[in-house]
Amino acid sequence: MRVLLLSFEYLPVKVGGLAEAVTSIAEGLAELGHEVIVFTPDHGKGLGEAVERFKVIAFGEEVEIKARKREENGVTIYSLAGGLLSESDVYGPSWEGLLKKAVLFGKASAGLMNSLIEEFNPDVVHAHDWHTVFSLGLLKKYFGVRSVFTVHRLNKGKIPGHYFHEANLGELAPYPDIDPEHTAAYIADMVTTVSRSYMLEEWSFFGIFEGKVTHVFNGIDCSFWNEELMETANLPREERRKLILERFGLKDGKAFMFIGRFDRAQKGVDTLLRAIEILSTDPAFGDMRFIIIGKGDPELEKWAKDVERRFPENVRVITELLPREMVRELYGSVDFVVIPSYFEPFGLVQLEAMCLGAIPIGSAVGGIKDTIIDFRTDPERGTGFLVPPRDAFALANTLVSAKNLEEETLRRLRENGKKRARKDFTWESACRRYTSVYTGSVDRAMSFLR
Ligand code: NHF
Repeated sequence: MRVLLLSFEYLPVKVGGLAEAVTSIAEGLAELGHEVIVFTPDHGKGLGEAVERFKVIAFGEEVEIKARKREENGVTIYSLAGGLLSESDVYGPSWEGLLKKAVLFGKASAGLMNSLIEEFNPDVVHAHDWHTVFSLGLLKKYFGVRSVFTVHRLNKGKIPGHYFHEANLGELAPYPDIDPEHTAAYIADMVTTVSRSYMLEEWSFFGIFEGKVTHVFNGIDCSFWNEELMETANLPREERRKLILERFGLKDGKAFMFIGRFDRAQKGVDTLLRAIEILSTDPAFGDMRFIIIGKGDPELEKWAKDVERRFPENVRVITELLPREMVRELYGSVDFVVIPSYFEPFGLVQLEAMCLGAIPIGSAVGGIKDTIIDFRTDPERGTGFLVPPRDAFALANTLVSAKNLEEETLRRLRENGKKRARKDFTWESACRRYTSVYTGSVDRAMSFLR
């Protein structure tokens, strides 16, 4: 099939998990033999060779659009430059700037398709997240292509309807304020999201589109997240742990790690800090070590640093971005990785950890719930632990139970996790399922089916 992907992020442009996901989908589809083209804003990167130039009228001005083309791993990427599309802040500048950028991306996508249509007439347009709504709308309006809209994370925002009028899509904006995710899902032939549990948790949104909704799990590429590539690959795991803890000035003990944004809305570092405070009076705390990596909300950084100051023998907080190779050393050396998110459409950390034999302890939400098999409910197949979100006491209890597991059980959990990450969550199976979504031969979510 000929597939056109639309996305605001495509590697090397990366803000969050979207870039990895869309790039892996594009390359995976190409590997299955599909012809894959990507349209993405240039974001000031200037990647590839300028192949097309044309002008569009947007917000009362003529903007000169330059389309740059490059080939990477079997995928053809067109990055669209000019006006706000060359702005380096991917989701900016400012909210209004982002909306204007999204409209300009829509018009530029339609203009580019107009030049390419004779040589590349897509069978399907696959749009990712709401920023591509104008692009999806215009491609559908002018070229009538079958379309798929994938939600990587709901934003639940509203935008003034006049942006749709400015995009020449006034017919999609009968109200003053429009939810662009709703509009994209409404016009698409199929709507997908990245895990089954996230779809069910957000059924108040996805249920509106029942009949054309399904999930496609993301994958994980364990080729980088691989123990054999570690500096300490030849050492037994306990030795690696000793070394890594020493590097952070800690004595040996059971090692737990958190990595992620410090925010109050999603990643749950506040619940972990609270759980550590609860644990600090428990005798088990003596041989527990916590490595907490991330940055963001200054108040949470302050709280984390305060916890480190109060428990210097147990806690280290790193508020700088670590190189991926260093993160790999950590995953391959610690015993457990804690993912206390409040929601997670799919989530990568638990699977990166599993690739490297760190046992995940995660909230029972979204993709975390779908990827971790709880040891307490399935001791044979278990890969980690699931805990209710926002419950610091439950988390503290689980951290202690995990710490007390016998070596033999830990070994089985690690092996199960490695197998599950490598076999059950490959990008190849994700791309096979997307192919079925494109042709319509895929199971749908049905609210009456149990
Ligand atoms: O993994 C890619 C990513 C997800 O859970 C993640 C998220 C954004 O929040 O699909 O998108």
